Amino acid sequence: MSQSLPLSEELIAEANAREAAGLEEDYAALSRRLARRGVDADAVKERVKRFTVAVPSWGAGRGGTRFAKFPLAGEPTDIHEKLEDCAVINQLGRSTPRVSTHFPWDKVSDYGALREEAESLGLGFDAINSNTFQDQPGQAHTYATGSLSSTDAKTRAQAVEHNIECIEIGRKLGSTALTVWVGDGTNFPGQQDLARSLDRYLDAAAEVYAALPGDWRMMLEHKLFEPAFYSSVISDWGSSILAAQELGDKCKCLVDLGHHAPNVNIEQIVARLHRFGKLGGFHFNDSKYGDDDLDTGSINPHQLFLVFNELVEAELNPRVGKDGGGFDPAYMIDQSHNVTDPIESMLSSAEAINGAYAKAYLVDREALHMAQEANDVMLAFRTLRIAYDADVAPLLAMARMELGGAIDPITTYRESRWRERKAQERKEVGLGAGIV
Ligand SMILES: [Mn+2]
Repeated sequence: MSQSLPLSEELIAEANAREAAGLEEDYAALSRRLARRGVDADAVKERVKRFTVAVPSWGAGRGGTRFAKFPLAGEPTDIHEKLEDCAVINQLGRSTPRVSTHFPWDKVSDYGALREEAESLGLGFDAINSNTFQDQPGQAHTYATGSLSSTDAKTRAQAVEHNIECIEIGRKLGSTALTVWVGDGTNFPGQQDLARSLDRYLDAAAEVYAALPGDWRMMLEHKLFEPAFYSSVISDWGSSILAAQELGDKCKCLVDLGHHAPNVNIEQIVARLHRFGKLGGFHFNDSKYGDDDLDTGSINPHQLFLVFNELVEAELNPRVGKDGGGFDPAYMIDQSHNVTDPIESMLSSAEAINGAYAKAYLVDREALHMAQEANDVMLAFRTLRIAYDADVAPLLAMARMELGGAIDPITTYRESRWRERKAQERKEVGLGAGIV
């Protein structure tokens, strides 16, 4: 199938021509600097070029808080326009070639045609996200008091059926993973039996698991609170790994950076889940207070680096065999863009993710392991900090340029006047509440 990318290749080439000489100079300086520490910049750059992260279809539109959403002129109104915007992100940034869909939000009548449409834009599909945390028009049974863990058998069956429908859609789109996040939980002490609600969840989740094709995985996404404020059924990585272990080998845990209590050591959770072969995927975003869904790396870039330090450790030294299943996590951005152009936010976030990944590859692992074994605390800490302090921007820009993307993606995006042009073509998005 012939590809037709949304932005003009000439525009990107012209913008890059203005920046290329400066970039060559900065990259050469960085290479010499890294070489003095025994690090080959080109080898790290090749790693970065192979690294990819999926973008969420829902992230292409303006998000909102629980209070309001402020629409943007020219924002996408359906999955087709969202794919177009995701193609812009990938054309400029060259590290986000897959889109993660969400049903029923992205429902269409012909999924084979949608897959071809995505392919023509240079995109594929990542994990399917099911939705049993809100009711849909005409739905027979409400999820107001739970879905997979509902006390009502008919409601549980409906939630199971929706997840199985998501698998069927995913097969047509070429996806190989189902991400299950439920809003199930309680707002009052005593509202539900804390043990029995988990029993019901496990029984229903097992029916979904039984419908998984052989090469698929099911990923359980835990979240501490919201929409339930007293208890959540899959509240933390402990509940998640227990459920995943009970369901079977194809069931893994998915870590969303914003779904933990404040100050929780998420990098340690990454190491733990990998130790037991249960790290299935990661949702990137950032937060100051709770599940803020802010742009990745905007609040705490150091935490992002420490998470990637564990991910790269696992990538280089994967645990296989009885307690492990190798290392092949599904990486996705999961953010709500309330006050920015979503395309710019995802370009910026992808750069932050690539940067943390590159920095984790700058860590002198041999020196780190030796310092750890010798209990040389300061040397171990400094080994990490030296990698974190490096400015890898020229390396990321060089990787992007070599893949055909833009040296300066956001400036080039603005020069394309994409959003202004779309504001003339697309229908207006109404006011209303934000996404949940
Ligand atoms: Mn998430």
